[in-house]
Amino acid sequence: MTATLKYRRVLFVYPNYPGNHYGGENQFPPMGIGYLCEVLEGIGVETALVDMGKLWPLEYLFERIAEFRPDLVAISLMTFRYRHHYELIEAVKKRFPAIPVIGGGPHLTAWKTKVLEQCPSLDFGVSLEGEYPMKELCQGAEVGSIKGLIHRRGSDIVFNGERELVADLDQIPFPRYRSFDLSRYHSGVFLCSSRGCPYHCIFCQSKSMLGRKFRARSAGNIFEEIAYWYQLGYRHFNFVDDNFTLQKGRILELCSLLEKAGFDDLDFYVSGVRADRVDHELLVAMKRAGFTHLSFGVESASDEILKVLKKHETVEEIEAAVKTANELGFYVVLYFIVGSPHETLDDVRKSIAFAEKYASGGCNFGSLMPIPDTTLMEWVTEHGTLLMEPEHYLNDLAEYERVPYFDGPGMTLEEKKTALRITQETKERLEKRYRRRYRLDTFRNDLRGKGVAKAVIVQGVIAALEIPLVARLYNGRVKRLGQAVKKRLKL
Ligand code: B12
Ligand code: SF4
Repeated sequence: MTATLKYRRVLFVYPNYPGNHYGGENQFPPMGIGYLCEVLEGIGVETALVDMGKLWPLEYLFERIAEFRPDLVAISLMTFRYRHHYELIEAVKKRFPAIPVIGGGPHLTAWKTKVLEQCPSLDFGVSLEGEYPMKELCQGAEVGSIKGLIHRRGSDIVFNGERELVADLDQIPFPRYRSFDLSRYHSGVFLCSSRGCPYHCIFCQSKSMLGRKFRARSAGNIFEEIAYWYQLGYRHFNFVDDNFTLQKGRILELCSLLEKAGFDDLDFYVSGVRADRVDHELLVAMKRAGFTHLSFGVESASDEILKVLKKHETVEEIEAAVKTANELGFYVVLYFIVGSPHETLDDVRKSIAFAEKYASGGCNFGSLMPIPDTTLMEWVTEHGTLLMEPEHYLNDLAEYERVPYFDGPGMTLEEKKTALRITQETKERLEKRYRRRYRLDTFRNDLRGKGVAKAVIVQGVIAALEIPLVARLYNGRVKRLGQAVKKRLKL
């Protein structure tokens, strides 16, 4: 099988995103690359990863390339910091001119041929899902025939057209990260149980992620992935879907499979829940199955602003869902946006009051940033209200930088700054409240399940990690040791 391959050794690169909301260093392995490796390994391709989010110097990447001798370098790109990614690609090409470089991920999906125009060292690009284009490329298919692929023909840049989205996600193997050094990451697992989002919120680049069409894995298929990690000792899982509960029946079935399996100590976080897609029955089932943290995108506690954002939800619906989730004992994490068109300081105060009442798991207030290919970007461009060039904030600021990106209508600039300040204070206050409760709950549970000694050790470790100096060390070298100890003691 390997003999027929055009590319036998692929080295993946994941860029660094300093200033990201995870404190600068990547805590979880890049899942998109995990999916690609799984498919490629299935046809006999050898894979390797250099995650620059582990703060490796460029020299380390060069050493790994020289050592692994890939015949294709593949890099995953978000639009954030794209100029820095291009510099990285140029540097690789300069050092290893004979190795072709392919890019994929949200940035290629959003800008397609423009990326190859802006970055002459990129030989290929892939729009949308990468599994099948990568597989066909490595198998030596004629480049003009691979749907989803962008390539160079002489001085032209050719896009072969969008490939149909994978309809049956159960056909794609889940990532096992066999060529990754998992000991360098958090001891939890990211899971993606569905792809795509059918909504049209004006600020969101959903069409430039994995498509508008919602496609879901079956409950049995997700369960298999959880069971695989469970038998390896993993207990903490985080679903990163945009719309985890869009199909209620699927999640009820998953909860029932989990309950039947009788797994101990499971702890599930869900990053993307729409309040109008959960009800009491579903939340009860999720609680019993081991879900503990639910994140809701509230955006605003004002109906007028939700309409502006085209969120297609009402404050009443959102409140009903987060109230029930709190009553059932979930840690409820709420995400808000500050600075929407027409938002006033009073609207912001309503969002703060809402957070105070329901954000038992903490909250975040992001300054609304117009990103390319969104209705919001068209709107600010049309109205000429941008306060700085997108080029600047997309490359040199983090997504959660606390500055206004465009002017009015709604608040004056001064009011926007006040809004950003008071929401940040709220976030910090509620984060502390959450930590206190979390620590107490963990202590109580550990006392019940693991006994006094383990409960005290866990609390000692958590408390120590919150001392700033220790936290810094923990983020680096000491972290792996800590995780090994935790695994060994089954803490
Ligand atoms: C999970 C997630 C994270 C996780 C990363 C987890 C991980 N380690 O994998 C965390 C929370 C750390 C994160 C952080 C950030 N994220 Co994020 N994240 C997501 C989320 C919700 C899901 C991504 C995912 O795993 N999808 C499932 C996999 C299967 O899809 P995928 O990664 O897109 O990969 C597929 C294709 O894109 C393609 N592909 C990907 N890479 C490559 C490479 C090659 C060579 C090829 C051929 C194909 C290819 O093939 C893959 C398989 O089909 C998306 C939203 C979304 N729905 O996509 C946002 C999203 C990707 N994040 C985004 C952003 C902006 C960030 C941050 C920069 C925010 C910040 N300022 O802090 C940081 C970056 C920090 C970092 N270290 O990565 C944006 C990117 C927008 C853009 N156009 O650039 C998105 C789209 C959210 C949004 N709507 O704004 N994120
Ligand atoms: S914000 Fe959420 S619901 Fe709205 S389009 Fe984006 S992913 Fe979909």
